[in-house]
Amino acid sequence: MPSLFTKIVQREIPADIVYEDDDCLAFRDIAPKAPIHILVIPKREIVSLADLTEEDEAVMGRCVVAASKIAASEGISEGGYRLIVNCGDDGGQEVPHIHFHLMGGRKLTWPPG
Ligand code: DGP
Repeated sequence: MPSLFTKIVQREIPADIVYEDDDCLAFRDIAPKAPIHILVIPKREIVSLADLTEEDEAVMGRCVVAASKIAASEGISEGGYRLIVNCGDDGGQEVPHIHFHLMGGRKLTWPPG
């Protein structure tokens, strides 16, 4: 059964896509918690940080670099932003397809709840 985010990759579910390359996709979060709230995902289905192996190093690195480029194109590089990965129940992960939350456009508080 494909994950929700795989269905977005496959265009079975619509999303506001802001970036795509061979390995990564980025789209706006459906319930934004900041003026800019974009999810950056590997197209390949990896469940969570807890499932990463050495094979995933390249694609995860590409996603981070993509997030940096997207932040620049969204105009939040100068002001600053946050890149977050929730992992598992205690980490608040709801969608079992690893994703980076790119959040910015306002002063973010620390620590997260
Ligand atoms: P997390 O709790 O870390 O698993 O974050 C999942 C995020 O995914 C959450 O901020 C809301 C977002 N989300 C859930 N369903 C959809 C969807 O169908 N489309 C989009 N664009 N975002 C979604």
